[in-house]
Amino acid sequence: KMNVESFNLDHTKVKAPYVRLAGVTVGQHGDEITKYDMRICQPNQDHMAMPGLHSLEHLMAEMSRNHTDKVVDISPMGCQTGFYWAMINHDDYEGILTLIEKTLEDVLEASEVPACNEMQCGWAASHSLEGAKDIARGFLAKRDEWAQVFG
Ligand code: HCS
Repeated sequence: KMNVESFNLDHTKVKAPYVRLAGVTVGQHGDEITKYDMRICQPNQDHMAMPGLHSLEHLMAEMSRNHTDKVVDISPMGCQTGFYWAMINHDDYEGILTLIEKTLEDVLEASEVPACNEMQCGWAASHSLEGAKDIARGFLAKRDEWAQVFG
């Protein structure tokens, strides 16, 4: 039995880029954590280079929270093909698409990567603002495909 949701996803059947609801966890008081799979690169065909991925993580971490207080965490997948967005009490698929769109538009306007220094980051040398913007630009260019998960 496979308890990890992603291990049950057939990665040969998905068609990046997309945004997918990957799970809902309900706490004992009824609060809900919704987890979204923001898939940027086609699995096993492409992946993000670490410096751009890392800077995009920092940029989205900060800029998404300027739009909402519902972000729990935005973290990269180890396969470097996308990010997970964990949200609290935000069961609104169209809303997450709009939030991602606004956040990435902010990324394109950024003049520096937040917190890329040795006090605030665990690998401060591994960053690329231009790499992050290239990823954001490419994902935004396919906005009309985000809601289609399978090919
Ligand atoms: N992924 C974290 C930021 C780590 S630098 C977050 O809070 O979204």
